Amino acid sequence: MRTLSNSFFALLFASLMMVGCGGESADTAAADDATEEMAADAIVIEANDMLQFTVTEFTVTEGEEVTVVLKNVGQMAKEMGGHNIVFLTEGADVQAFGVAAAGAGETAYIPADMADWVMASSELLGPGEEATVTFTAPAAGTYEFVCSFPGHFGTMRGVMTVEAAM
Ligand SMILES: [Cu+2]
Repeated sequence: MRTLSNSFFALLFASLMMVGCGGESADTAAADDATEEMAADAIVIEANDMLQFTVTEFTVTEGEEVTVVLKNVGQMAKEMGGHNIVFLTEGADVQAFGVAAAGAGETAYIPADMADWVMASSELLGPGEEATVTFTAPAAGTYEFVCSFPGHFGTMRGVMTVEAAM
């Protein structure tokens, strides 16, 4: 029975894919493969030695696939001043998160007991490194993002606005 239903879903999926190729969902399928296409739509944010994000606000639409590319353009060694980007949930206490993060070196400066507040995050980047973060834009609202390296969240923070889908 289980095998039967598995093949049923495999067939269903295959036919959906074929339908998709002729229609609008072809974009989604192509985007998964084509890195270039994704990069074109990505929000590129640089993190620098001045403890700044070059983009501190951007707007997306509810349900949209969001791709953020974080580039560390600084020179500071990762251990001394690496950068990451952490997108927090709407109710998150940014101040409390930032303070706790400073003591969470063992978990890449993301406090394990505050994981519920983390919607998406990148790894910690050293000089010249970059990371891509992808997630689905949540319900309409405003969401803060920070670099959680110790001492950085005071200046390295921004707001993502999510607009309701039409
Ligand atoms: Cu930083």
